[in-house]
This record gives sequence, structure tokens and C-alpha cells, in this order.
Amino acid sequence: MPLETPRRIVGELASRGYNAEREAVTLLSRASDPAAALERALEAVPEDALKLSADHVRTALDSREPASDPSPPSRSAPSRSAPSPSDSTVSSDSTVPSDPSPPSDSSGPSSPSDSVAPATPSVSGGESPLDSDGVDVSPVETRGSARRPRTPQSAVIAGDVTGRSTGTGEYGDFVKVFRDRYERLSRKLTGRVNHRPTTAVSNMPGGEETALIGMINDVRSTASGHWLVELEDTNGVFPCLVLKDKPIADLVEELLLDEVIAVEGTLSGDGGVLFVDSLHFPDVPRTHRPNTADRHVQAALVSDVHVGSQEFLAEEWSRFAAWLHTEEAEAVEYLLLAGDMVEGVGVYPNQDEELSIVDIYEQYEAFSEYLKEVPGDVEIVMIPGNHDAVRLAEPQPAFDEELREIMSAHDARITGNPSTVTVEGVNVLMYHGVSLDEVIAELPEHKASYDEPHLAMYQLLKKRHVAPQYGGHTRLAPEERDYLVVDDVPDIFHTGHVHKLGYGKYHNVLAINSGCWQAQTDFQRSVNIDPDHAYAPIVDLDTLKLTIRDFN
Ligand code: D5M
Ligand code: FE
Ligand code: ZN
Repeated sequence: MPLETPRRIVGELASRGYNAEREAVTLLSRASDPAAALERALEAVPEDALKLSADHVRTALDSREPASDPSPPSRSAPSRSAPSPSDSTVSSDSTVPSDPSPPSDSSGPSSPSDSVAPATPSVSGGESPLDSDGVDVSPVETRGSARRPRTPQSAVIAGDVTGRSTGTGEYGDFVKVFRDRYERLSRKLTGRVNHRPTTAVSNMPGGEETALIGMINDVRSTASGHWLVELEDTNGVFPCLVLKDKPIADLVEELLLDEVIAVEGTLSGDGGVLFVDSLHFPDVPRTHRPNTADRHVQAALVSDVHVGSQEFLAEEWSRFAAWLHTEEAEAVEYLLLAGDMVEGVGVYPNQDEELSIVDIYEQYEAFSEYLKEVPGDVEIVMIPGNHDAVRLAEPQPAFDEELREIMSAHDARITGNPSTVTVEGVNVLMYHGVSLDEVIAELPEHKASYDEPHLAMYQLLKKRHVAPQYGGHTRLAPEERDYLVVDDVPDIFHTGHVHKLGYGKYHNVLAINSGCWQAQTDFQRSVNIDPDHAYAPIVDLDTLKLTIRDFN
């Protein structure tokens, strides 16, 4: 098989179980006989190594091919300099400005074909240069110039439960985790109100002004349409009434059980109820100044690959991976994967009817092959999702040794869900996003919807907790510490799960829900979920500007 393009070289290496540095691929593609050079280079790789480095190739080429020429090789086929898969997506529409204001509706994700430019006709249309075997080779043209090897800094990981899980599932653990949540979130509110414990408020005379910080125990409407919000602190419970005519009544519809808020108001005549005048969330300060990288470097933020599903979009994924080998993607040094690497087994009823690979380990083996298509010098960080083979309850620990071994070829950083990953000084909170289903179900459409998943993400930032409501879709593992509290304000918040693309800024935090690599499943068709697939959001870590790349 001719190996005249980097794409083919990557494919060939992947099929033999190797992952490669981008520069290694470039060097091979420029050898006078890439296929022979590849064979020699593989001989130069130590037996236990799984990654082909540029040095291996140089060693092989220097010793056996002194005529190796650094200029582009002559090709039998005319040079294919087709545009990369998504030149047209770099429009102002698909870029979130570094400006702190949230994007207008038009840049929202409600119709990605509008807000995110459609696939470049030259690739997806009739002009698409296909090889004889139907492989689209256009995205990976080297354009003749040498690419610099990537030099990502090692990502620093925090807030990961892996190896620290202490929960035994007993009642006492639930008490501990909720107490920890209360303590840490109430600390964020203490400077804003002059609160007292519920026990102290119970003993105050009627008519006094006071404040409370509590976890929401219950929200119900009264016969006359007002809202009774029951707040619980470490001492007890106290009823608070939000009158329906107050402007803050609008905030009641945002409340989720178990989140921590502060209220200020006046006690009723008998002192038994607090009439609420103001309501505060732990929130992200509006003054948050995000960290940025001190050099031009980019991260690709994707999720929900779902390898093993009949709907996994293998061609689109390969197009994305091939694009990463191009000069245009030179600055992409990180790939952050926010869960659902594989389709899993037995996740949903009748899911087996749509599996292309029925064995969970084989799914990870296949996923590992797709990872190998990603340049070896791109640092990958991945967290699990609800389809992955780790416990479903959150926080989810990282993949175990057996799965890590299967995925070892790319040397990815493997961490729990959620985790805060610091890349080039930028703090990225990665969370798979199961609670987004809950936020979307509980809140009115204009405050959170599948078409605007970033609005649901804003709610999580406002509540400073990635999965506030316990007992619904989101399963919580009781631990001594609540790993789901958002202690430090992230610079980027990255989620997936709902398979919709959505992004925007909330108090200067860039929120991205990254779509998926899976076409619509039967279930999704039955409930009208129209997934946004094969988009790769690319963030400039030096400016936090976002560009959406379309690989459809
Ligand atoms: O879920 C992708 C999205 O689809 C997420 O919003 C949940 C929803 N979903 C998908 N399948 C089901 C079933 N069978 N029941 C309920 N909700 C579902 P993901 O978990 O990434 O597949
Ligand atoms: Fe998913
Ligand atoms: Zn999911």
C-alpha cells in the first residue's frame, strides 16, 4: 500500500499498534520511499516502546538512507492542497470573543449549521479527493513546510477522587459529604450576608431582619402561589417564604434541591417564617480574571466518542485526527476528553441492539486504536463518563489498571470525573455532565435546554457545584469530602454528555459543552435528541478564544 501521505502513515502505524510523534510522521512522509522508511523506523523502536519518535525515524533514515532529503518528496499524484476540513468555520460567528459578555443567541448552539459554519464543500462535496480505497486524504497535506514538534507541558491535575475514595455507602458517609458541601459552599457566602444559624433564628422575636445560609431541603408553592423554601444548616431547618410578586421570585425556578444559598429577609410576626428580600448563590465573582498561557498554544476539547456503538462516527474521527497532523493544527498540544470514550455495555435498556462491539474490553481496545491516530506529541487528558467502565456514582474514579493498560499506547493522562486539569497555567474543570440532564429537566427552557447546554453549565457555575441535586439522574457516591464542589473558579469549564454543542462565557469563565462523535441513536430519535456530532472546539489557551472545527 502506498504511504505517500501522513494520514496513511498514521493509519499504517496505528494498525501495527504504534502511535507516533507528529514530526516522526512528517519525516517519514518526506522519505524517498516512505513505506521502506517506516519499516526501518519500526526496527529502530525499542521493543517495549509504543510510540514512534522523530529520533527513531532519524536514526533509521540516517543509517540506512543517507540520501534522505529534507525537501518535500516528489509525488506521483499531483499535490493535493485541499483546504483543511473546516477553513470556513473560522468565522466570527463560531468564535467566542475574549470579551466578558455572554455571546448573543446567534452564536449559541441552537442550530450548529448556522452558528457553526457547515462542512467545507471542497471536502464534503463532490470535489472531495478520495483515494482509491475511499479514504479522504485531503486534510493531512503537509503543505511542504516542516512542522515544529509539540512541546506540551505536563498537565497538573487536582480534585480527582481516584485513589482517595473512602465511602462505604453507609448513612454516616452521606452525612459527612453533605456537611462538607455545606461547609465549603457556605464559606463562599458568609462575606455577603450577616447570617445566623437556624437555631438562633428560631429564637429571634418576630419582625427582626436576619439572614440564613442553608442547603435547600424543599421548595413548594403555597395555596396562594408564593414559594416556601426550606433551608437546612448543620443545626436544623427553617422555612423561608418568597412572595410571588417579588422580583426574586424569578430565581426560585432556578433552585435545585441540595444546593447551598443565602437569603436575607424579615421574620414574620410570630417569628416562624423568614420573608425573603434577597437571595444569593455562591456564584463566580464577576471580577474573575482568567489565567492564560504565556505562549500561543491550543487545546482541543471533545467528549462522547462512543466507540463500540454502531453510530460511532469513525470516518469523522479519523478526519479530526488527521487534521491534528496538519500545519494548521500545529498549536494544538492538548486533547481533553470529557468522558464516554466507549459506548459501554448495558448502560441503557436495549442498548445492545446498537452495539458494533459487544465486549467492553474490546471497545477500549478499539478506542485505543483511534487514539493512536492522534499525534503522539499531543498530550491527552481523559475523564470517564456514564458509558465508561467505572462506577456510575459521582465522583467517578479514573479507569483502573486493566483499562489503562489497554489504552497505554498514547500515554494519556487518566483522571477522575470531575477533575481540574491545569494546562499551560489555564485551569480547566472537566466534568462529564450527567447533571446537565437534571438541570435541563428542572429549569424553564429559557434558563437551560438541550439546544443551549452552556446555559445549564452556567447554572452549575453559579451554584459552584457540578451536580447539586441528589437522588435524580445523578448518582452520588458518599465520600468524606464533596469532590463535586467547585472550590476554585475555573478558567474553562468543559462538559459533554448531552451530545449538543454549546459554548459561551459566564462571568469570564469559558463554558464549552463539546457535542459527540456518535450519530443519532434509536433512543435519541424516539425522544427527539438531535446530536451535534464531529465538531472539535479548539481553544487558544493564550487568549481563551474558541474556534469550532467541523469534521462532518
Ligand atoms: O447520553 C446522551 C444524551 O441522551 C443525554 O442527554 C442522556 C440522553 N439519553 C440517551 N440515551 C438515554 C436513555 N436510554 N434514557 C435516558 N436518557 C438517555 P449518553 O449517556 O452520553 O448516551
Ligand atoms: Fe455520551
Ligand atoms: Zn454521557
